[in-house]
Amino acid sequence: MTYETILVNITEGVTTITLNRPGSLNAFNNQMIAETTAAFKEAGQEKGTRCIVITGNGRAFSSGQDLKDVSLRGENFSIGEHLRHGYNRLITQMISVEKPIIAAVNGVAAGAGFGVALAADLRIASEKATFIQAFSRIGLVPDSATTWTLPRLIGYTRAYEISITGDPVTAEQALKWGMVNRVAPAEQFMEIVLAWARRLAEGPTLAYGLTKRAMYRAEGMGLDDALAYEARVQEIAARSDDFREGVAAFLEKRAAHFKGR
Ligand code: LHQ
Repeated sequence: MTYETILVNITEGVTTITLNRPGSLNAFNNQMIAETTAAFKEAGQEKGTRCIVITGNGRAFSSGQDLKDVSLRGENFSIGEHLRHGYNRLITQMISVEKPIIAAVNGVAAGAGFGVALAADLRIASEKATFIQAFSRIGLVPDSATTWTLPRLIGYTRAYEISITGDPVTAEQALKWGMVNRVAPAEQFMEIVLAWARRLAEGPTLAYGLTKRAMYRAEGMGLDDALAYEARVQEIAARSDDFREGVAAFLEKRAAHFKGR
């Protein structure tokens, strides 16, 4: 599929989706929401893709909803419908892709842009990145799943404070709070991101996908159900070529060559 608001690159098992509206700091208009959702779906189905990176072109990751676009919609514009048909689909698409998604947060991530970063499985921030729950700055409540993702990651107290103040969180603070996995220097940022993504893409990615599924499911389960679900997904992983290869490599004292199946 060809896209106009995003760039998609597939190399060495890694699909990189780059939000590409740098003039507005990669603000999401309807087209970019739809195209990003479609690109995640495609990357999920693409057999050669074993890890997905999402990043932004220029100095920002994403400034969230395109506010110029919203201001042109007039009084009858339903934000609820906009969320249901737009961001909610994008976020659920990201969570249902059974492959690791890395958000490479190259600069500011605000509002729905912050939400997209939080819906990824792993986050690496440039030392120049900031995270802003910008919703309250314009009189809105958090959306794009940030009422769900943010408290899970950093706890309610911090999540609520940054959501009502709209104060920016630096990359350093985000690392201390466990909101990002890593912080990297701006100069070598994409190099470091892609080295990490390639390492993941060479791993037992079927198991990585099942791990994602099981951990999200376990959120809504008690211990007994989580144990039962682990047994189900482990059955699937244990029937894979990767499991056979992993055990053989261990016994033969060599590096494993995983294929993600
Ligand atoms: C923008 C934007 C932007 C358009 C920068 N839109 N042009 C869901 C449902 C429906 C409605 C509402 O929202 C939502 C979810 C949400 O995402 S709500 C949150 C929406 N986002 C924001 O409120 C953030 C707005 N942007 C900012 O506060 C600042 O731009 C940040 C802090 C991100 C960056 O500040 P600076 O580095 O100082 O850059 P800047 O403000 O000078 O922006 C550069 C350009 O980008 C500028 O255009 P211009 O033509 O003057 O150079 C901005 O107008 C444009 N831009 N964000 N969201």
